[in-house]
Formats: sequence, structure tokens, C-alpha cells
Amino acid sequence: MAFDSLSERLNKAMRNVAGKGTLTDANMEDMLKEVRLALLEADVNYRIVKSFLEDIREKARGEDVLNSVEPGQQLVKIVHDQIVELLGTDDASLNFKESGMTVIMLVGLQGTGKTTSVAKIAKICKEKMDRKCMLIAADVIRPAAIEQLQTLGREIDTEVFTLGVSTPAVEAVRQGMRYAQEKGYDTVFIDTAGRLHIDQELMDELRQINALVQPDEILLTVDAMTGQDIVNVAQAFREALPLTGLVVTKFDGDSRGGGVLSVKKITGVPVKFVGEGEKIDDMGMFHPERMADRILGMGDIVSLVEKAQEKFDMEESEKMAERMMNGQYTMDDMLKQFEMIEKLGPLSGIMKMMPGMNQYAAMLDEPQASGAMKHIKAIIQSMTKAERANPERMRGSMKKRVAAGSGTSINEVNKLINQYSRMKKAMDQLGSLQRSGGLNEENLEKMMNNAPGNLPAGLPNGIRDPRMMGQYKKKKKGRY
Ligand SMILES: Nc1nc2c(ncn2[C@@H]2O[C@H](COP(=O)(O)OP(=O)(O)OP(=O)(O)O)[C@@H](O)[C@H]2O)c(=O)[nH]1
Ligand SMILES: [Mg+2]
Repeated sequence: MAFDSLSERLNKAMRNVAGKGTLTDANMEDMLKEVRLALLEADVNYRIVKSFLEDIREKARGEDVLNSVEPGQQLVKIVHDQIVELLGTDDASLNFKESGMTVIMLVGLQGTGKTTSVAKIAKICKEKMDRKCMLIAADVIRPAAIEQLQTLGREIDTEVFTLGVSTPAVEAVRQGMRYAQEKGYDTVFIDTAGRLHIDQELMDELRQINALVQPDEILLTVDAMTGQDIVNVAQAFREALPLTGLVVTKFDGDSRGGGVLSVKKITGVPVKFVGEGEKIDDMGMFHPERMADRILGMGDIVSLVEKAQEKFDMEESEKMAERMMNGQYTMDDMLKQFEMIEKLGPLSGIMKMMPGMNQYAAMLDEPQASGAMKHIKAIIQSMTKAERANPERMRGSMKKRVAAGSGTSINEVNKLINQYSRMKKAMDQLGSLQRSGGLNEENLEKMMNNAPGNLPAGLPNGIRDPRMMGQYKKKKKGRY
């Protein structure tokens, strides 16, 4: 099985360090040396190995020390997370059109497993996602290709559209699409021809099909046994076609796995499916977490550290919440908050449902949406302790220094300070709500009645919201 020897070596290196009660630079470097060798031996791209190790070092230094687990165990978790990161943390599910027909095209070199994968993935779509699937035979080069697809189609009880070998592939696709539309299919798979090497003729044909149907998914099948060459093949195909994902086949073979571990980082194309055998059901969606568990094989330790981290986060956030509601909200708190939100995912969904909190919800999402976390961090880290506690008091020259120090602009610094002020206000409001008894019946009643005078001091409501106030004034001005 792919990754077996990598897994064994990594496991050994990590077991060594996992039991350590104290962690010195020296035994961490020993461990990293082992990890490095294991990855290189598995044929992972050397540049990736290098940045992989650097990231681990950096994370190990930056991590909060958890009291309830051994430092070595914490390090195991860091390595695990780094493998997940390498495999890709974005959503790797299929893109289906909201309405209308979704088209999924499989491309790849000869014999990599396109035709088999079409049937395997169609079966998953049919059975697990309730899609109405049809297959189009667009490989008119290999004589037995159409028959092979028809056999597979029968096996998964799915219609195959073909015009035989004498109709060019592009024409077969054109007519197949029309046919699928008429028949009310909502998901169409296109099985294309393969070549031994990437050649112009193949790419031209694929480009034409792409231009004609603009598939929602173009999946490149790669054979896990190809090793690092996966990366070169993926790059060549990506230059010709807007690839949306990879299907790694023959994972059941004895490949070292380095190509699979390198391809996402280098090409930016995520692995979406993994084929693990010749049978129709030997295909699964790709889960980076599960794959990382499989590679590292230390699920017990990883989940132990996860639990400790959750507990740590809870304690931290409780302490923080208490301070914040007592009017001690600093920019350091804001940064921590953003980081927590980043970890948690969209908290704004919940906030949007709370009366008056909608405006803050949008702010919370901002650092995630724009990827501005790096800037925010740099800005806050460029500020002195005193400035972080009272950013509103910063003068122009200070802001200029911070902007220069963080590689941002005064504008961005100002924007962050504004955001901070609004968050601080929200915290104060929550604090005063809590001091006046929390969200009890009485306070809720007051909020419902929306009577500004009766509300706990400063609670946001329609008219006191500064932005609403502006609109209100504008309206007044226009009218009178
Ligand atoms: N062990 C194993 N064999 C696989 C897997 N996927 C495909 N195969 C086998 O690989 C061979 C080639 O598969 P095809 O699906 O015909 O490959 P293709 O890319 O369509 O090939 P061409 O159409 O000739 O380019 C077949 O014998 C498949 O059974 C897999 O995940 N594991
Ligand atoms: Mg084929």
C-alpha cells in the first residue's frame, strides 16, 4: 500500500520524540532529521521537504505550551497538521451546478485509470449524492475503449452515450450533451482518450471539448506509481486546461507516495478522489485528515492533543471574555479573537442572528474573507504594548512607524484601529448587558420594544447605530 514505508519511518521518528517529557532543541533536530530523510526517501519534492521542516520549527516555537500533554506529543500534532496542510485543507468536494447540468470531464495519460474512474465516481455521485448520471464515450482512439465504458456503465446501471469510433470526439460530446439535456440527466461524465505522452493533438482535442462544454470539473487522473513525475504531468495539463482536481489512482500499489504529497503544494490543484483497486467500489473521496492519520499513524496522540487544545482554548477564551466585558479590551485581545475565529470558521453566522450584532458579524468575517490576517498580525506586532492597550490615542507619527514596520499603509492601520474601536464598543455593550442581568426576559422585552431609553446602556439598536444615524440624518436633510 502506498505510503507504507514512509508511514513506518515517520512513525518511528515520532514515537521516539512523543514519549519525551522535555523537548530540547537537540532532540527536536534529531526528529526533524529523521522526518526529512523519510520524506526524501518517499520521493517528496526537496523544496517541499525544506519548507515543511521550517514550518514545523516555526510552529513548535510559536505554540502555547499545554500543561496536560507531553511536549513530544504536542510536536506529533504539529507534524500531523503540517501533513494535512500539505495535502490541502480546502474543500475538495465536487462542484455541482445549482441548477442545470453538471459536466465532469476526466483527462490524463494513457492507462492512468480515466475510464475506470469515470465509472467509480459516477457510482458515488449516483448512490451517495442522488445525481442522475450519464456517461459520454469521447475516446474514439483506442478501439476497445467504448466497449469498456459500456461494460462499466452496465455494471453501475448508468446509460452510456456513444456514436462509435468514426465520429470525432468533439462531435460525440456535442451530441451527447444535447441527448443528456433531452433525457433530463443532471450530471454528465466525459471519458476522454489518453496518450503515452503529452502531445499537441491530445491537448488540442481536450481544449476543443473544454471550449465546447466548459466542464464544471476537469479531473486529471494520475497513477500514484508515477512518483514525482505526477507534478510535471499535472503542471503540463494545468497549462492547457483549467484543472479543478486530481484523481490519484492505483493507490493500492506499492508507490512511495511522494508525488501525491507534493502535487497539491506545487500545482495548487487539490486531490479529490483516490482509487484503491480495480473494482468499482475501490474509490473514495479524498480526506486530508484521514490520509494524514494514515501516513503518520498516530491518531491516538493527535486526538489527545486536540482535546487538550480545546480545553486550553476554552479556558483562554473564558479569561479573555471576562476581561473584555470589564472594559479591558486591547488589540492583543482582538488579535486572539481573530485567530480563534479563523480556527473556528464563520462565527458570524451565529452573530448575524443576534439582534443588533449583524454589523459586527461582517467585521468578524473580514479578516477571513480577505486573507488580511497576515496584515492584521503584522500591524499589531509592530505596535508597542502601550499602543496596543490604547490604539485610539496613537498619533500620526506612531501610525506612520507602525505602517512602515508592518509593511502596510497608514490607511490600513487606521482601518484596523477603527475596527478595534467598534469591537471594543460591542464588548462594552455586551458587558453592560451582562451586568444588567444578561439576556433575561426583562432585557429581551426591552430589546423587543426597542425603547432606547430603557435599554441597558449602549446596547445597539436601530437608531443608535452610528451608521443608521447617518442615514437618518441624511434623510432628514433631504426632506426638510
Ligand atoms: N490496482 C488498481 N488498478 C487500477 C486502478 N484504477 C484503474 N486501474 C486499472 O488500470 C488499468 C487502466 O485503467 P483505465 O481506466 O482503462 O485507464 P484509462 O486512463 O482509461 O486508459 P486509456 O483509456 O487507455 O488511456 C485497468 O486495468 C484498470 O483496472 C486502481 O485504483 N487500482
Ligand atoms: Mg480509457
